[in-house]
Amino acid sequence: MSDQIIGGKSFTAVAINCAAKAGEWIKTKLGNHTSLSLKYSAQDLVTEVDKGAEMMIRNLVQTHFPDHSFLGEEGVEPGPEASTRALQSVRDAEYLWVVDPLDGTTNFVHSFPFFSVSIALAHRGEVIVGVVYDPIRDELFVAEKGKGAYVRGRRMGVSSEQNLRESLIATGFPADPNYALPLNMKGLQALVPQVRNIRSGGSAALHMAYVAAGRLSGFWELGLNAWDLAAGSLLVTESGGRLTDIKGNPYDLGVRHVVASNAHIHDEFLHALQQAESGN
Ligand code: 2AM
Ligand code: CA
Repeated sequence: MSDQIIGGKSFTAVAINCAAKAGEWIKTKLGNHTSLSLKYSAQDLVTEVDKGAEMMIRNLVQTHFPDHSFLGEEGVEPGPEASTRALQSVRDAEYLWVVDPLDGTTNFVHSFPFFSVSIALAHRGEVIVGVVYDPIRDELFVAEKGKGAYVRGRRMGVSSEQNLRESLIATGFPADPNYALPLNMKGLQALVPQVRNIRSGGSAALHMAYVAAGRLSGFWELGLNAWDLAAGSLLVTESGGRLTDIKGNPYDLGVRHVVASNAHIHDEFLHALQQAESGN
């Protein structure tokens, strides 16, 4: 928070600085990354740019806050069990930075201009700062616990749709073909006829930012990790939205099956997904 200043730099200022620096660098690498490898599955990609951006952010955070803990996607073994273990080992840290250096790697690899840097700071498991940066549009989404959320310096608010029928909803297609993907497909099948339309942009963090900014009425996706969601979670709640897991439990860093909305449609949204047995 901006009044919590250690060593001359506020937490939020450091988060913004990291996101801006990493994002600008990622943009220079668009269309000319040199190494592409698969992680957990053929859909789970990583490049030297993901790793370089994470290193850049980790170094900057450590310079300012050497005692803080750090959880970054590229510092964790691939696969759902490994990410759960990694989170368990740090989730109660006093201060924990939760970082996805490049959310939307598949888009980055294909030069599809929809990806982001996602940086959150949690205090004893509660997110207190969330920053999502879209370097292509130069849009910086920033939230501080209890102080609202802003894009390009303007206060954000969620959209006003009151029901699914008039809602624009986003989702993502999980990389896990055996468990999460079939469940998500059930939800998709059920929702398509009930909503105005569906989008799948390929960056969970940006989808959450768009819910916060009122550009999407809601977003759900299964099988995500803490780094995809932590920053966006605070953007949504500080913009007046609602955020739960797919069963309706409150968000915490361990949530993988997320439902975010403008709050008005949340119960109907959860009900539709539960009717479709999309969360079991
Ligand atoms: P990423 O680009 O950082 O990997 C798209 O549906 C969303 O799913 C993106 O936010 C993407 O993040 C995330 N994603 C991609 N592969 C994943 C995996 N194997 N496990 C969990 N999330 C993944
Ligand atoms: Ca990533």
